Amino acid sequence: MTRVRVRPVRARLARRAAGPVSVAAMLIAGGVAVVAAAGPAQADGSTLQDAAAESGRYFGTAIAASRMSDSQYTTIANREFDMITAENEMKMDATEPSQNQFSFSSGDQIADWALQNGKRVRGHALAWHSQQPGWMQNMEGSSLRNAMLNHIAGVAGHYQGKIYAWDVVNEAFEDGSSGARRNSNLQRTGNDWIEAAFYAAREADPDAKLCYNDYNTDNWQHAKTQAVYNMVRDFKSRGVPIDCVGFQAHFNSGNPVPNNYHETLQNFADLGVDVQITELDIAGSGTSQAEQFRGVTQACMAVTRCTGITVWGVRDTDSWRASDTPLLFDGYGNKKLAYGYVLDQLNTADGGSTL
Ligand code: 9MR
Repeated sequence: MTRVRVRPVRARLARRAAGPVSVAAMLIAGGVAVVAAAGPAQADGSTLQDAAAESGRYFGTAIAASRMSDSQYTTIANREFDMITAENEMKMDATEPSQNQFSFSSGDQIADWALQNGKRVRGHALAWHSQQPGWMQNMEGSSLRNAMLNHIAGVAGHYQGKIYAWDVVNEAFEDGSSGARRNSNLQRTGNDWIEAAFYAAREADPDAKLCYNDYNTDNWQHAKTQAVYNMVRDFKSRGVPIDCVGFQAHFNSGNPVPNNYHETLQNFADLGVDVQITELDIAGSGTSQAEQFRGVTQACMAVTRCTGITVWGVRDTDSWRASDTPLLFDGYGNKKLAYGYVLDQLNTADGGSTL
């Protein structure tokens, strides 16, 4: 389906800078530009990033430094995506392999490539129970708390001014029905470890948006979703500097896209935070997979403060779950059916959601 809209570049750029506004408001505000620019009619976005930008959103991917010598990989990444997450290279083990000796070469490689190509960067992740460097894994108590704060200062400080949003704390809640905090060494430093991490990140990079990021937080009925929601509500009420919540969105047959996804995203947004889909992948193939991708895209577009979607890799073969074929490009770099469904949904003006 080809839809053609009169959308001068100048109006689109202004809209992009100002963030999401209604289509009607954009047309009114852009009215003068329409006449003055009198440019050719502009078709819908033909790449994920261009289509997402039409509603002021981004479309991102995770990048692995080890794959950046593959020109098919970087060509697709450069063409389709405008927000880049380092898949592993900014994590605690990668950036501080020995205590207080920081290593940024792989993370810098990704961030520099993104910035040089006019893209933005999501930072991932400052504090996490997993992928801790060996020296940290056996630490406890105040020495661990101090090491975490020092790590955040070092890493967020190094990237200061270059990061759109940091996943400050990743996966701090248990799965299952308890709604409890995950029993990690970081949690055992005291229940205030998460807010301490957010304060440290704000100090190190005052301009980055600061996110809490987790998985299995998609279904509004689930205890884990409620527990994260209650934490964010508490943080907002006490002025803890949190700006956004990341929904990893790793879906498969055992964990399908819930039919209340839009409700979940909207309820979090109503707390006064941005919401972002940060690690999207959906196991499957064909129409079923494509429809689920469309549903997730639709749910995000229906929430004003859902500022963008990131898929967790470029081609199926790049995925951490390659055998699930969970991404938008096949192993040869071809666009899958799901790609077309996502692109069409991004190009749908009203973004209305049934989820
Ligand atoms: O995709 C990442 C994979 O290459 C790593 O081996 C793995 C190690 O934990 O981490 C993967 O990324 C994870 C992300 O950082 C946080 N959410 C879950 C992702 C998949 O495990």
